[in-house]
Amino acid sequence: MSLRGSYVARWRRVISGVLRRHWAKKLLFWAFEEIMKYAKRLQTLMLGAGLMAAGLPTWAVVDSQGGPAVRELNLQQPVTQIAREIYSIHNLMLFICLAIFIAVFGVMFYSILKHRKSLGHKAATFHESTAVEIAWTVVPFLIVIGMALPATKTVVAMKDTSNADLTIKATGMQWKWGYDYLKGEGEGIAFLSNLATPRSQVGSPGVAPTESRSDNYLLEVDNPVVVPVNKKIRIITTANDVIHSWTIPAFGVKQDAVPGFVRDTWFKAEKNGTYRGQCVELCGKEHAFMPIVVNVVSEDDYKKWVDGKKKEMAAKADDPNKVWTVDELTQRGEKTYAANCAVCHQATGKGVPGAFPALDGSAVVNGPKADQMKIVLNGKNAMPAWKSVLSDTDIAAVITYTRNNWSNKAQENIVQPAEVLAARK
Ligand code: HEC
Ligand SMILES: [Cu+2]
Repeated sequence: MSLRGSYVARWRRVISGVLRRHWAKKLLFWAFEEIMKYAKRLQTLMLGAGLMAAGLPTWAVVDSQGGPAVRELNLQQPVTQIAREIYSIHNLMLFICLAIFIAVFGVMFYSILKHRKSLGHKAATFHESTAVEIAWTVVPFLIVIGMALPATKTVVAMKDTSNADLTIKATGMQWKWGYDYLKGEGEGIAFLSNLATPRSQVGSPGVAPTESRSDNYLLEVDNPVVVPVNKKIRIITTANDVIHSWTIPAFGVKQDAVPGFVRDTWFKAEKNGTYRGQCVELCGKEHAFMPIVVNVVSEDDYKKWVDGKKKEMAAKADDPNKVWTVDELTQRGEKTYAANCAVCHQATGKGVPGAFPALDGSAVVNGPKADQMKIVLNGKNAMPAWKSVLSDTDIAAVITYTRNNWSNKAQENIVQPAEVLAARK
């Protein structure tokens, strides 16, 4: 008797010992033999169920335009082709796993239950079965190939950043994002994108927030990225200090931003809206405080935004030779400090003992200005370099501010933008 034959016979005996009802017996025999004989057909069935599930439209998802929704159960609603493919592959894999789970556990529990010792079942004592070994090698191999094919197709498409309409560089910094529009309409636009959620909503360890939290708590920024709808946007990522990562789940985009390296990714959003993400590479104390917001707008609105932004930048571009007063610089420096320095050195200037030195009473801040310009421009250990992030005027302003604020009364109490420009060399 063939091996399979002997198995079928044994199962038959066990089952008939258990089942007394004729129709149930018949049904079970039929199902069991069908399964044994047509394992391959079952395989196809499982794949089919998975494919069907994968084809499930996204109607199953509550409209979550813009980011995570309250009580959302699934991935965010995709708004790009790639995100849709990721969504279907995710479903496909899940259903393949589910089918395997049900099949394996079904057989297992059935065997445990019906072959128990108390029913008088005797263990089989055979060794080595070529048929079984081939089956359990070939079947998983086919499953893996079946899963890898659609996944590879999508991964290859994700990596194809050619022929972009617009190229934007995203630079991760502790703890904000910098954006430079490198190529395409809007070329030359550059700005920093900071968390917009006020600290009073956040609180701190042991200190409760004094303001209730908004809907987009920790997912809102002062300057969002703006892009036109239905255009291929290439995002180049890099970082200034440590590894960060740029993601917008609704676009199916996630790319590490590595200092000293340039990586890229792309998306083509098909729907206007505001889409939100966060830095997704643990990058230090304020990792949770550097969100990413992308506004997808119509082409017309994008043109308007570019015009406005260019005017705004022209107005902001300062004459580096202008001579400022201490008050002017201090006023401007206060803002620069709050946006860029307070995360580490604190608004009080007291720093964080053991991590970030106090600027209030610091020998550097109260000493010769050349030393302070050097450290602010070029950085030192964990202190970031600001020369490529802030303008001469902003650096002059923030230095002047720290020299005249808190208990500081530096002898050299003012630094002009022209001096910063000279110190860059
Ligand atoms: C990521 C955290 C961080 C940020 C943001 C930051 N600093 Fe620092 N800063 C440091 C650290 C750490 C040091 C100590 C560096 C060392 O000596 O190793 C430091 C040192 C300094 C010093 C020297 C102080 C002394 O007494 O040695 C000055 C001045 C200073 N920072 C100014 C600034 C200014 C101005 C800004 C904003 C434009 C700023 N820092 C932003 C972390 C930061
Ligand atoms: Cu980060």
